[in-house]
Amino acid sequence: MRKKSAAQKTPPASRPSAIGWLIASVVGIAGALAYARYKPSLAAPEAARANATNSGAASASLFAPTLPNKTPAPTPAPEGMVWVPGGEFSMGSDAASESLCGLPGVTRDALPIHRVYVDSFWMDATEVTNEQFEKFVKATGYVTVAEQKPTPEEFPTAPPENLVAGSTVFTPTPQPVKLDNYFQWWSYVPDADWRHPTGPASDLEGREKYPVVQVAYEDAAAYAMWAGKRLPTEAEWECAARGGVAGKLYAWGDELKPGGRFQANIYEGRFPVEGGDTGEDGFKGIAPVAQFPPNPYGLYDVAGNVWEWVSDWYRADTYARLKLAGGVARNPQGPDSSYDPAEPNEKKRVHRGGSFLCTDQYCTRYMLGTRGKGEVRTASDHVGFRCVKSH
Ligand SMILES: [Ca+2]
Repeated sequence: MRKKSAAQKTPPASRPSAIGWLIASVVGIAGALAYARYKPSLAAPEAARANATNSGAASASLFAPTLPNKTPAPTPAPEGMVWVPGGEFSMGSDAASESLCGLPGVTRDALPIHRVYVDSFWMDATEVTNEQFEKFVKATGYVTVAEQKPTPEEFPTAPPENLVAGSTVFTPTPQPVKLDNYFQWWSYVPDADWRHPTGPASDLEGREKYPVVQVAYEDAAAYAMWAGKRLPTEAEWECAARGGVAGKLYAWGDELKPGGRFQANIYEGRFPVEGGDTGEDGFKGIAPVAQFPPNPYGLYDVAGNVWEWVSDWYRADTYARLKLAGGVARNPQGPDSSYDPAEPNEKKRVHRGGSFLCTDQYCTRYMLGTRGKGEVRTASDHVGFRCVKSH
């Protein structure tokens, strides 16, 4: 069973507000989803990158070649894991212009491009699946955050009737809406949890190979520890996702649809309207793992499907600090604490990879090098994780 620490019961500074438990929870999602204001001028990612380049903000030349470590993989590989040689690479995204995902300043968190070195490691080829997570729960009796009834200690201003276990679920809107308020398409759903990803009427029947979702950061970390693994650092995650190739826009190259074929499960169609997801990439909503070709290291779904928790605290200025420090950042572990200017009182860890809800209309953070973030106790139906292992 998970041991609740005193710290976990201490409410974040922003939570004992008059808006109550439900709203407080959803506010936490703001960061979890890394979404913000919509700008009508939002362009396709290629155009965004061109704009960033034209404005002098960045250029592809800032990416120096990747220098993978030469050490061969020890054998045999742990089951389900692939070798990531690590090495030195350029980290960040020059596509993170102001036109992506809104808030001025905040979306430049993937700049500047800076040089990083990471040791080699093993990484799960896919996101952790429901059947894998079930083994962990059966073996340990672990109870996830979403399954726990919120306590008055954690949410002292919430009406008692609102203190019900549950989690946040993407809820398409009946009609098209302005993309300026995510409250319109995210709901707190009682009894939504990893076994019931979109609420009590949903289950995992036939979804054994889907990535587990509705897991908060501590749930992911607990699984990793049980499995004898750990969550990747943000630098390890990006090194792995880039697959040894420098400065590409996507995990598969610079073209969104090479040969007219989608390479990841994202969202096509009118967002976030009921029935708006056309599933042109083959999937409406979440998909089983490994439905698209892997990257050069053999990693599946490093773009799209579900966001992935990594171990670093989120700060918008992490990269600026590393760049200022100069040289090559060696095995960076992230900052000592969290700070998101958009929600300064929320404690957030980094999310990577984007999800099945990423769309060119709104948020294109399935692109390599871009960053997401999530309040650590907030789960949702488009955030999961994968693990790594040192050797
Ligand atoms: Ca899709």
